[in-house]
Amino acid sequence: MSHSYQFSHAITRKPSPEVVAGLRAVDLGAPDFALMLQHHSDYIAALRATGAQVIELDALPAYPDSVFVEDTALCLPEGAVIMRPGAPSRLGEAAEMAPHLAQLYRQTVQISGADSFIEGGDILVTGHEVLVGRSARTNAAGIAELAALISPWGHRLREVITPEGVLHFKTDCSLLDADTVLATRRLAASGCFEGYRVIEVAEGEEACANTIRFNDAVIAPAGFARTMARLTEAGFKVVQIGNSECAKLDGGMSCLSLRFTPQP
Ligand code: CIR
Repeated sequence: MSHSYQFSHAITRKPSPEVVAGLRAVDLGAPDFALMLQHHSDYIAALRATGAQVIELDALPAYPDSVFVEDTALCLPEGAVIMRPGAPSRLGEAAEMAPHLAQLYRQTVQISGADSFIEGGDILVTGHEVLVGRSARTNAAGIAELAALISPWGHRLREVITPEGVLHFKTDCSLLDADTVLATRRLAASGCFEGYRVIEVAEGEEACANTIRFNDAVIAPAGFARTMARLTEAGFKVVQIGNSECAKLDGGMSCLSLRFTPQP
């Protein structure tokens, strides 16, 4: 089903200067804010070049990680589900996103259990199902709530495992078309993509597993030539965007937008 990669809309949020205080697993130095802004505007231009409408939200200095909007919601054609991020410093970001999605969708629902945690980065919507990786940010209660919310919309959820020490499920994979994924070898080896065609990222290029298929383009981080050659050879149109600064905060291409086509 093309709803998993054909989109009329995207939402992004401008980084605030506070982004330099964003969460990170390993400190690789402070991101260069000016360069991040440049990369962010290149990213938005790449989304727009596919014909989509991109809604750019204002920066939220109270939430250093708020540029990574993907973690705040799951957007399906039938409605949007507002997440409950597992990182305490990010919990309030979801409520900031909710009114924007309420303007675009007929239905928005939310993960609400006090013990439920789930972040969009752990969710991969393919042409056939919704894969959700349990992780340090996404727990069983959050996954169960999501399954119950999207089942009436006809979506089947399958729980998978985000590899130990990896931030999100999609840190290690991306959808390329309804039944093709790009994945690291460690994730592919877990067996979670049985039935899909898997293109593995080149050894040493694990940091480029997080791309987005957005309309006719695969938008990927710059600097991973061997994997990009594999994608081009497989027939995908690749657009490369600098990601050096967001990468210092464990962020990639998918984190920077919500992508969707709301049903009328
Ligand atoms: C965080 O640790 O929450 C942010 N620094 C990075 C979030 C990346 N989001 C994503 O992969 N969906």
